[in-house]
Amino acid sequence: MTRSFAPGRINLIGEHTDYNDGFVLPMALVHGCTASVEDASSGWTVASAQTSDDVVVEPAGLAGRADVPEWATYVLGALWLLHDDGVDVPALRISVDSDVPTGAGLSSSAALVCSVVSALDAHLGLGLDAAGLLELSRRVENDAVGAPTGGMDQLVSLRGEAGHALFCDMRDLTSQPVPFDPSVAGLTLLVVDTRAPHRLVDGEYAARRRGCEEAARLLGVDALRDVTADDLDTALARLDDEELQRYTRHVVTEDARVLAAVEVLRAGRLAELGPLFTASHASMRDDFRITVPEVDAAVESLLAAGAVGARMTGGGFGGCVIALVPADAVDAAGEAVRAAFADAGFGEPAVFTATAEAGARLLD
Ligand code: GAF
Repeated sequence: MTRSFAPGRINLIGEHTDYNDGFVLPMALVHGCTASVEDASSGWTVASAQTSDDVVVEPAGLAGRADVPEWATYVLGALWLLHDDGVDVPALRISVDSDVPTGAGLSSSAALVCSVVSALDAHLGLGLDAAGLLELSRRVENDAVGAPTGGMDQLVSLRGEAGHALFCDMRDLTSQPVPFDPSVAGLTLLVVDTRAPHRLVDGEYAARRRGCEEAARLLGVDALRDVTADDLDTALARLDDEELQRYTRHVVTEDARVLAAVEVLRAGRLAELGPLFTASHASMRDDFRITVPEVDAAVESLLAAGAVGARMTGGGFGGCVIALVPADAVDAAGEAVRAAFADAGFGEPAVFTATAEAGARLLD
């Protein structure tokens, strides 16, 4: 049996920039998924500790894939694609067990896919290098599951480093660890899972992506990454559509905020990350329009309780808010959010702290 663990992630800053060939700064979480792969006598079986029914299919490629529950496509997707790539995949049983909260914007799906892909790579002796592991993991999500996501989540799940955020250039898919330990500045990274029901996530995500690609096309660039902050006003003047102007402003200013965040972290000026978080949130709320009342309320109450910065993390329309909070104000900040949610009639949020952890690894 071969076992591999891959983590979920928090994105510190750089939202919806990945599919614009831009910059992101995520970190891996302690929460993750363990995938165990073992030889079997026939077929491909997948089992999840989070559901009771095993899924059993006959070996096939994408075109001949069986109709299975969505969670199982994140596991079987790798097998379907390997089959199409000409790999002679034997009969296997794959078991997965995850503690990443689902629907919270913490990339439970990347943890699942990357744990399976790394375990398969080792079990089948595929010999994939870092680029190959990332490519197969992304294809599972984009081609097998059909989610038009941008690759950040798989990249950090595979390559995260303990005590570091990962500065990623999503054009050439290079990544550099950047020290991230808020405790040295007397700060704590607080996470509020708003548990807001995700609304319209898939359609709205795809619409944002299409809008960004259309703006890039109209501006005559390969991707919005190619519009610099200095060019922004000129670019906006060339777009007639107000929605495309807002999307462009978000992506261009967000890329600039990622670069600024990397600079302050490298200089050890951690508290200066706070205003960048808060500006990123305002851009997601006002320009990209991917926040919901629960996440805006969480950000506001965390800031009022003394956070040096707060923002939604992940794809949007619900999920988690992160904040940098002075260590001695963590309990009060959590209480402030709970009280604000109770006053607003929202469900109770889950509040926890997070540290930057290592990416995917083989176990035993
Ligand atoms: C989701 C996607 F999967 C990522 O690729 C990224 O676009 C993110 O939303 C937004 O930054 O997590």
